[in-house]
Amino acid sequence: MTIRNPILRGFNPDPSIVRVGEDYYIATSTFEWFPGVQIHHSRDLATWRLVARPLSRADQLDMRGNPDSCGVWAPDLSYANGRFHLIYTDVKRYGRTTVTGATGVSLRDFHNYWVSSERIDGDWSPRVHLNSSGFDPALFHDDDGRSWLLNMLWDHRPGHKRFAGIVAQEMDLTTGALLGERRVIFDGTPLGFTEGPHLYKRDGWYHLLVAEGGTERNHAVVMARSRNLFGPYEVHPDGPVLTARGRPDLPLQRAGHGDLVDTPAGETWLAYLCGRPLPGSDRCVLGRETAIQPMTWGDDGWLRPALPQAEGGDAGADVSPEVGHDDFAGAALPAAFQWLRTPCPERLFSLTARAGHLRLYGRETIGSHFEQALVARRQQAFRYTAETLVDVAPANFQQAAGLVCYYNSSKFHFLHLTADDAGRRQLQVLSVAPVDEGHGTLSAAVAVQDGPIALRVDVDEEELRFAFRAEGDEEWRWLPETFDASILSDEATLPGLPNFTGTFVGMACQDMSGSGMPADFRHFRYTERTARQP
Ligand code: 6LW
Repeated sequence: MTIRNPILRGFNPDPSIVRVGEDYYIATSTFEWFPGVQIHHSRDLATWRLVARPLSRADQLDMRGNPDSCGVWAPDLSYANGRFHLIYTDVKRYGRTTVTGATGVSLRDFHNYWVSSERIDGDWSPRVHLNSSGFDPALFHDDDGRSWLLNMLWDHRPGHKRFAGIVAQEMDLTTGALLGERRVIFDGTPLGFTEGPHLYKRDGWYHLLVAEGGTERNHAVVMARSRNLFGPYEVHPDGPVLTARGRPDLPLQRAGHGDLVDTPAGETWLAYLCGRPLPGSDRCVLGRETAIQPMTWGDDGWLRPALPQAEGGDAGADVSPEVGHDDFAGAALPAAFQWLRTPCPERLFSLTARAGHLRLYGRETIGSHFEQALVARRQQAFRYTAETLVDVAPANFQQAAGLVCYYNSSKFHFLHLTADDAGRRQLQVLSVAPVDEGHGTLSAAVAVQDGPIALRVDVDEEELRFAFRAEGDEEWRWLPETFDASILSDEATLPGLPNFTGTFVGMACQDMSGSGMPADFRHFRYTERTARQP
């Protein structure tokens, strides 16, 4: 079976794939976005549906205070003893690698946790802390019934290799207790940045899959094998199993961080992360995504891609533009939407306070690392239109609500209703770009009448334009400015900071006066396009 387009639409990065019978599941990273982890389901590896966001309670995840692009990194999903097992990292501190570099101290905080559930869409257990020695934890269930926790080892010491190899330690799969000593089983190759370990047993060999080269353009999937779980591991004779390093012509860049799954028919497939830069740019506004492709085992016992990567499907083209039209009629947030960091969303929004509306309560400022009322969904195409209808009555300049294109606290464009010093309502755009160190600009104010206002954004690759109209009006009134959509990308950043989430579009409300101003949103329409609007 070949997949016309290896890109799995709407997926986040760092895929962990598992098959249970005829069912495939992929878990991916969600970083500071809540609920944590997203799990998709398929029965054919081609069509997928979001079926669970498992970390939804405070006894599983609380990311208030987490820096941007920290939070949930690289979950690992496995199945053993009749239960699904999910382990994940909650990254609490990242720091700026340019400050530390190879000679400085690089202090980071990673906590690895375990939850489990009988059903993929069941009620996952409270978390159990496993260790904090590094990120990208993964479980390996050996055929002798023992289970092993792998993760990359972080070495903070000046002059030491920060990515200090892959460690393994036995884990009791009923209590989560770690048994015996942790042992470094693989030091990595000269590509460095050894992370994302997954281990498989096949024909008496332990096959270790890791990500190396760092998640930018040198990223790679690397394999090694050993007759002994603890090594020594012999690295694949061809070098990286899959990579786009040195191949800027490939539609899928940054290929790395993969996981393998076998089909009932004995085929082997690799799910891996990748990035699709904007045409003519090096900027990935869609962040890192997940792709999948068939692999083949050679007579020499080594795994290789079954398709040359350049022919991995027309990866650059969006197979089917998505149209998401959500009214807020139900008591649950539509599945595509998330909020930031907090396990207490009732402080940020309500779907019952006003029938048929999503009510946001103005809390901290947009970009706060604690409680910001921002509900949004991933941008999944280079061209899209999003619109909402908001009913809000700001009393002063400290209150604002509207439509936002958001990457993180240092890069967003926020079209919002606020009030001038005389309390008259007006529309403005607050734009913050990473080069401004987060200070940003405020566009000229446009006076608007009272009552519900429709807000709209059209994004066409690097161009972003806002419009508005009063409820019932036909004509959109376009603001004169064209904003830069390409700053909402992994690559537009101050040096040394993590940029892992991709771009979101949604609704936000802030109230610096502290009165929790309500803003009622009647619907949110996200329509992808393959061409510019006429
Ligand atoms: C993830 C690591 C990586 O934990 O990026 O590209 C980190 N690889 O394996 C966050 O996605």
